[in-house]
Amino acid sequence: MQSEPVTDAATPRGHRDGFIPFRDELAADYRAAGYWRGSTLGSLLRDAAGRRPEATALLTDEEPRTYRALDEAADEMAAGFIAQGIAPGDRVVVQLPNRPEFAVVFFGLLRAGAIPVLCLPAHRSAEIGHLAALSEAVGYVIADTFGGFDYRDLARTVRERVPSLEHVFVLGDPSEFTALSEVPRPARELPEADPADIAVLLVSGGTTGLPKLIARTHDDYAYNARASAEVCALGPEDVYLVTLPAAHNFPLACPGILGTIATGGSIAFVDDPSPENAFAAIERHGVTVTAVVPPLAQLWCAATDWEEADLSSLRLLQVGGARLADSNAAEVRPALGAQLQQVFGMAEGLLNYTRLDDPDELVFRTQGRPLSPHDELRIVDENGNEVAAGEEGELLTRGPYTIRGYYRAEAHNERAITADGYYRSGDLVRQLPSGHLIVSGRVKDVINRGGENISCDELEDHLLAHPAVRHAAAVGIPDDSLGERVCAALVPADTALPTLAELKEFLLGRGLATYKLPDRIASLDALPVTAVGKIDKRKLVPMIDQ
Ligand code: OOB
Repeated sequence: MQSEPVTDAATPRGHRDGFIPFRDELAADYRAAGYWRGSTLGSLLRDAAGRRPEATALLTDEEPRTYRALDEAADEMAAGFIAQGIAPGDRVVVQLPNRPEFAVVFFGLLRAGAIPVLCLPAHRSAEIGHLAALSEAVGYVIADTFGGFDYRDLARTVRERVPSLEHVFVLGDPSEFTALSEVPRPARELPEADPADIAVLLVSGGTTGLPKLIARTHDDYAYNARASAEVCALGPEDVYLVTLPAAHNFPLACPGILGTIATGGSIAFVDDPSPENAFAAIERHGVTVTAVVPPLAQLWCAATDWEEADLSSLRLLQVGGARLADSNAAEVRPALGAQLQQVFGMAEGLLNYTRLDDPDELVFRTQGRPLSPHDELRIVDENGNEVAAGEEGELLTRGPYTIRGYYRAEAHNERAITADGYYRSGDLVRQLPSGHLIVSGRVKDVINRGGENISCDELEDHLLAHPAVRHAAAVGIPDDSLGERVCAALVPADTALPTLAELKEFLLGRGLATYKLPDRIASLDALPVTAVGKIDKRKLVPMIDQ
């Protein structure tokens, strides 16, 4: 596995070091077309607060928070971060559960000029340590505990590994760290960010090797959110429920939190997406729109048989992150009473949406069409030649909100980006004459477990570290509810293989996120190989009993 070199902390790099900007001539087009408006993500909130200060921004279990209150809280939080020593351009890892404080921390960092590195609550020391080191983060924002896990222990481990990490802010009981609520917030001038500069660093789901960082600029990400809000016809009356982890691109900006703020709607959070909990939130807050992954959509549909909550406010259910089966697509409206929108997106940029006025045929059978008139798509064969219209091929794309390269990943970018700046998605698609795409498979070595992408070679590296494992291959095994499950195909060394429980324990000990753990082990005498000696996964999958 190829990993990018991480510099030692003695020579910290500037935040733009390793950032690949848009090409000047295309950037000029995107500005001329009005996509990039030269304003920052922080100003989305400022503008909304200016227009309707008394409108509700955040719906919580306690008092709702107005736009004025959220805007002020973000300024105060920014002042607090600066007073603590966070400087413009500094990277700060954010790993919070879905709580309203996410919004305050996120906008607070932006307004301090800092760059949030948005990690998922499920990430553990292997991922956080790598991402903090790669970004040379100086700060880390966590909750004390969530889902039975103590993030302060994780902070201790990561700090040992990443010397740049000076500040740890904790939502809740801080232990030896700094309580977010105790950060003094002396009023002060706040820095102005450059709209063409990096606003956030997202974590990639779908690439090979260690997780990559994706730098999104203010200009491109604000466009991403605004244009998505338009496609979903979001307005001030909408109530968006953050059901998926807030740090993920889908609930953050597609249209999610940012798109809702751009259009003056209200936002509610759930940190437990179970039907019981999420349905209660939908009823209580009058939620109109939310985004889920296919297994959750299926579960919610089934749950209407036994849950009694009133879901009549819900007008739009966005489903994406993994392929939704056509049969499940048809169940959404009868079960939940909401219109379905399929979303095929990626943190790297390109978003495809079925439109609100598309016929059922397209909404049920396709994963949508590109968001922007300036999204350029190429569908190519193994040799990089465009396939005939309607044929299957790998999707390559560039456009006004798609990255030109991963952050600080020079070697990887040579493969991930073509010479003329197209991002290779690794997804296999077919395009209909209407422009809609059908996702039919993938060429990248990634398992998509119900919308969570797992890099096979990252997992294989961890499997091979087990003393009883001689050879290892991670493969996806078809699964009715998750789409795929993770199977570790293992060839034993001289001793017996561990049981599944023992293997999971071993991988957790190595600090791997829980969603990447194998669902099963297949023990084999040898792994099939291709002519050049690489593991032949196509031959391997049928060799595993299913
Ligand atoms: C979303 O973003 P990521 O970055 O976690 O994962 C992207 C990858 C895609 O390249 C594709 O392999 C897969 O996830 N994917 C889908 C899909 N949506 C994403 N595969 C089939 N059907 C779909 N509808 O997952 C994401 C980002 C923004 C909006 C929605 C999803």
